[in-house]
Order: sequence, then C-alpha cells, then structure tokens
Amino acid sequence: SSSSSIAGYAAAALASLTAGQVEFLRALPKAELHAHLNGCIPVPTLRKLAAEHSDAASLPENVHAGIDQLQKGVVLEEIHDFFGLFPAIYALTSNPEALAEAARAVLALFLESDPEAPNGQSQAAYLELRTTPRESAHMTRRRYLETVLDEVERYPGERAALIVSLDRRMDAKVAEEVVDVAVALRNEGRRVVGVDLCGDPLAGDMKEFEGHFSKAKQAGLGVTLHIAETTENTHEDTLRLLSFKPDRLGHATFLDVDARDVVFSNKACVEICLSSNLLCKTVSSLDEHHLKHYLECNHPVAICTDDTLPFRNSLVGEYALLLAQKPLGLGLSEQEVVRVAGMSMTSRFALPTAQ
Ligand code: 6MZ
Repeated sequence: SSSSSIAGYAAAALASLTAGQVEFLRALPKAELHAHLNGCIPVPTLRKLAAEHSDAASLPENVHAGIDQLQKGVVLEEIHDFFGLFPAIYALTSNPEALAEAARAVLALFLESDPEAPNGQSQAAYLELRTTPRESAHMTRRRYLETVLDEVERYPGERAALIVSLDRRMDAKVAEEVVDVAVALRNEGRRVVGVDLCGDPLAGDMKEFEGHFSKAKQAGLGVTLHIAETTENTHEDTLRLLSFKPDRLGHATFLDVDARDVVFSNKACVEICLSSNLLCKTVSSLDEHHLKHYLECNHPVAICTDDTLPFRNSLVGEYALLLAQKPLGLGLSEQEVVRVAGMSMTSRFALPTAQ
C-alpha cells in the first residue's frame, strides 16, 4: 500500500504476490531472531524523540538531517558506510525514558497487530531483540539493559526475549563488564537468552573475546556471532570465532571450505538477512545469495530483518523474497517456506527457567 513504510527489495517482492500468498505469509508462525534495537526504531518514533529531547540544543546538528535521510532511504556504497548512520540515532536513545520508548516501539513493530494486515496478525510470533548496552551521563550499562528488559517482559506468554550484543569495537574490559551484567541478569531470572557479537566486521581483536563467550555459555546463555559478513574478514578471524562454538551465526556470507565444514558439522543455525546483504552490497543478487546453498544442504536457517529502519524492510517482506518468482524473489514453494519458518521457531534460544 502507499502508506507502507517498507520499500526496496522486500516491498517489490511483496507487491508481486497474490493476496492469497501474502495472507499465507502473514499467517505463518515465524520467529525474528536477528533484529538490532537501534536499527529498528520506526521513523515516527525517532521524530518524536527528537522533538521531546530535553535539551534540543545538545543534539548534534545532523540528527534531523539524519532522520530525513533514513526516511528517504539510505543508499550505501559499501557496508562500512552503514555504521556511520548510528551516532545520530544514538543521540536520541541515550537516557532511560527515550530508550524505553524506542524499545516499546520496536517490540510493537514486530509483536503487535500489523496495521497493514487485514486479519491483524503480527509480523512475528516471537522476537529475540538484540542491543548493545551503552553507558551515558544518564545510565549505566546495567540500567540500559534493565530498561530494555522491562519493556521486553511486558509481553506475556513469552513472546519476546533479549540478546545482549558485544560490539567488536569494545575494549576487553567493557566487553567483560557487558557479559558479567548479562549473566547476572539471567541469574536474577530476567529474560536474557543470549549474547551476540556485532559491529564493524573488521574492528577489534577477537583473541581478547574468547573468555567472554565461554563465560556466557557456562551461564546457559546462547551465543550468536556476526561472522564472515564481508570479503575482507580473514580466514583466521572466521575460524577463531567458530572456535567459540557459537549456537547461531549472523550472516556467514563468506565462509571458506574449512569454515563450512565446521558450520555443517555443528549445525549452527545461520541468521539470514536478505535485504540487508543486498543493500550493504555484500551479496550482488538473490541468485548469488548463500541462502540457496544452506537450503540445498538442509542446514538450519532463520530469515530475519537485521535493521528495519535503514533497510525499510519487514519480516513479512523478507519472507516475500523467498516466495516471489525470480528475479524478484527466490521462487521457493509454499511448502519450502513453511519449512524455513519452522526452522526459525526451533532455533530460538532457551528461556530462563521460571524461578
Ligand atoms: C554488524 C550490525 C549490523 O545494538 O545499538 N549492527 N553489526 N553488521 C550489521 N549488518 C548490517 N547491523 C546493526 O543496534 C545498532 C548496532 O547494531 C550493530 C551495530 O553495531 C550498530 O551500531 P544497537 O541496539
């Protein structure tokens, strides 16, 4: 529809489907397992946060221009340009009230009735929302995570959980603090289900991070790692991350033969973000997307949105990319799409046992 906030590849695929096919996709139970909080804030919420900001004068002057750009749709020359979008967004989610409002809007986007669905289904049956805790003048990292968890836990019947992200750019001390807080919150019975490694794919020395992920695993948290997202990720970096024994992998676009052997034998679910990969230009066309390879090998995958704000996609739109005929989509059958959606549901991390 013309009021749709989605655009680009996912919107084109959705528009090519019959009403019956769209209804089929909306009704399909699917889990969103790879969505970054600050990458999924709806534009109207960002505008509201900018208008409400207690000290408008302290906002960087590029914030309004940044929001205008996001609304128009960003064009990235390459993935490294992507990370420059976040400082403007972060300026708006740096106190607990604003962060809570952003988290509420993102949870609603995936879990409340989709205004565009005639039968009022939500985009996702289940959401594992991920976010990188930031310290600011207004909150500690622990307070950041508690603020997001308060919103996640408002969803009864266990429809949502939190993954705590470590950024590759974090120094080892901060990364350690973040894992310790994630483990402590989990032990307090809060709905933290996993830890993630994200951020600029070439940043940081991952040697320093091994202990953090083993600590998280010991505490019963799931581990998911952004891995081999670009051609520049080295063989060594990829194998090192695989040695952390992740339960799931983000992107895993450029695995070489050795790495693929490890992934296939571990059966780590691969979180696939089709629009994200096309827009960040790490994959040149759907026809060349590594998803095809995983499907042929019957390897578990989960179809996800990554960042609905800059990519202007939706979970239903990403599934439309599976079902739409080539070249707009991959041309999978409904039966195959049912199987793919089922894999997202079975790849969820375990919830903490009730205390
Ligand atoms: C790697 C990504 C990403 O955590 O502040 N992020 N990291 N690859 C991607 N693929 C395109 N998309 C998002 O959400 C925003 C942060 O998520 C990470 C980046 O570190 C970004 O700053 P949170 O809620």
